[in-house]
Amino acid sequence: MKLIFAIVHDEDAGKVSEVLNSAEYSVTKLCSTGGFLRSGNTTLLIGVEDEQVNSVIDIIEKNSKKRTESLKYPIHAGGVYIPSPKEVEVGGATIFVTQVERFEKV
Ligand code: 2BA
Repeated sequence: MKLIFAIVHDEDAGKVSEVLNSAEYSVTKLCSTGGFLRSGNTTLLIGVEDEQVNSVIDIIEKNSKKRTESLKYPIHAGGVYIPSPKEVEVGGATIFVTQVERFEKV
């Protein structure tokens, strides 16, 4: 069994989890924050059998978009913070697949 962690944009999270649910995959949604942009994203936890991993990744990929987001780096100058915009590409999704040692529902 595998546990998939998928970090997706907040705007994609609803659609991704809806499509996964309709394909009968169970999903847990966690609110998370990107360390670089310091803005909210969503981490999905999906526990599946090994042979289902590719199908889950396929659904996530098809329902996650790439976006350009703007980061405001605060620059400290003479006691005043001056924002300096910087653009970064975010997503589609960042996915980790890990081995599950034991899975119980008690
Ligand atoms: P953030 O950390 O807010 O990063 C947002 C986007 O900023 C990243 O998009 C990337 O394009 C850029 N970025 C991140 N760190 C950077 C850095 N040190 N220098 C320059 N640009 C940087 P994505 O790569 O698509 O990542 C989207 C979100 O997925 C990340 O949000 C983070 O929450 C998560 N993530 C990505 N890679 C990860 C990793 N290796 N481990 C844990 N979380 C990761």
